[in-house]
Amino acid sequence: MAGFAAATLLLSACATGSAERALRAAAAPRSGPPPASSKASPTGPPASLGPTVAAVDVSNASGPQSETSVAVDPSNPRILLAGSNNIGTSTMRAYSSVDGGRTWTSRDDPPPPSRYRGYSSDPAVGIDDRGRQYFAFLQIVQEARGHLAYIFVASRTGAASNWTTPLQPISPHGANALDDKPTLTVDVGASSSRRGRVYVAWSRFGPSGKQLLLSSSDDGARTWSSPVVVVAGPSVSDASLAVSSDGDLYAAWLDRTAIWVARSTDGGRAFGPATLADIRTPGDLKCGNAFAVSIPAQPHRCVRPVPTVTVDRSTGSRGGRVYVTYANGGANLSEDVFVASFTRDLRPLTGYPTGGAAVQVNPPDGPSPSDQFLPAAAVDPSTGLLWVCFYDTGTDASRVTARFSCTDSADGGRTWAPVRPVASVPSNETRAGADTGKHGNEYGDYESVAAEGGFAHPVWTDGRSDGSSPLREEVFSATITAGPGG
Ligand SMILES: [Ca+2]
Ligand SMILES: [Ca+2]
Repeated sequence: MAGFAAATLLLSACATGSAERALRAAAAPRSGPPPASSKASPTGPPASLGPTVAAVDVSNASGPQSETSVAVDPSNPRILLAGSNNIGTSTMRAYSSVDGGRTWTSRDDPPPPSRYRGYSSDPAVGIDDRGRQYFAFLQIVQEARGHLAYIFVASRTGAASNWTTPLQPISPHGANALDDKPTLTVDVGASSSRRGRVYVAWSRFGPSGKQLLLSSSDDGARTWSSPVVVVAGPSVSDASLAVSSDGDLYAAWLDRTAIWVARSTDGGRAFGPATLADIRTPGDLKCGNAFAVSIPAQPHRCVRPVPTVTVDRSTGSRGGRVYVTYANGGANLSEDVFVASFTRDLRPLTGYPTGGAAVQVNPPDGPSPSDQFLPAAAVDPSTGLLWVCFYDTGTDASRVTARFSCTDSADGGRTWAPVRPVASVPSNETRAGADTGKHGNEYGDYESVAAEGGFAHPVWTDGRSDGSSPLREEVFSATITAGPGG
């Protein structure tokens, strides 16, 4: 949940004109090729190893936006949906592209729930195999005794349609509970008997302590199942979900000591035993709750490992493989990014659970420590290529500025292509007041990447405009192809 008070309403109404026109004419073929580019084709190697679409300003909205989520339409890789916080306003911000990430519309969407006035946070988006789009968010309602928080899931039939936000949250509760941080995934498995099912998991603080809850919908987010408890514990958080091609559901999460993953083979009614992905570095007392780590690039809000679970839905030799990517303290005590891989039934293949060393995604830092943090991951279902993107302080000896960067692995996470910046310039989120709401909440808690058809679409919080433009903090994206060796 964003740690800010509802502030001045900063209405923003900027949409890219060319993207608007493209959206109105959204008649892209369902099986059409990925984005046209002079430098890349879906069947041949790219002429350039740089971004196929260089860093694009997606949000074009006044005030700060942060914390991103992105999804690609499984039936049409030209169609992308992304979302972010929209700090200081009463709504989220939704971004739509129908040309593979070259142009985007940007709107104050989905509409806030009419009976739960307040402000929104924590986006999580998805698209099903019929093109229906989903946007989960946290709705915070200020009341005299404090605030309440509920999970809502808005939906629309496609990129050209309006969003509908239901009247009720997916799991109504009383004043003795507080929901936080939803994550969303859709079963688009080619051989799944539950294809089309939408899953949402989130944290709830309530009379039973803290729990990760899971609910699902089989009717396009109109009705939701009663939530089941995936795991309970005093510090469980940061859930991530993924579904295999045959409909197995995986959940990863964090607690105070470790990163975990579990599988459900019955559509989310029950989960098998929690499987360890790694022990986490202890938190930092500077962060208030010893649950996160303060780094020079994000000193106040701090960073957590933000695990992502992904499943290879390709028909390749690693189809069904499960990956958990996360940040953790490295050998020099800076942040690094790691991966553990598992068979479909969660037997460990690589990484810490095998009894060996954790597999590091970013190369060793060299003589000067640098931080790699807030990682996101995706497996391209057309190739089985594993993508991981994260902020990297790179060569900044002060470890203050960072560029969102990506790498990819073609061998199941054993070896990685060189880390390539996708942000064309570094961001600095340590300005005075950077965590006060006026400038945002530093980078926030998470970023995102989606991959399909040979292209990856990282979407991140970018601070380049803050201090020089009323746009302040922005959301950016790029479209890239595999790196050398990836
Ligand atoms: Ca490092
Ligand atoms: Ca902005």
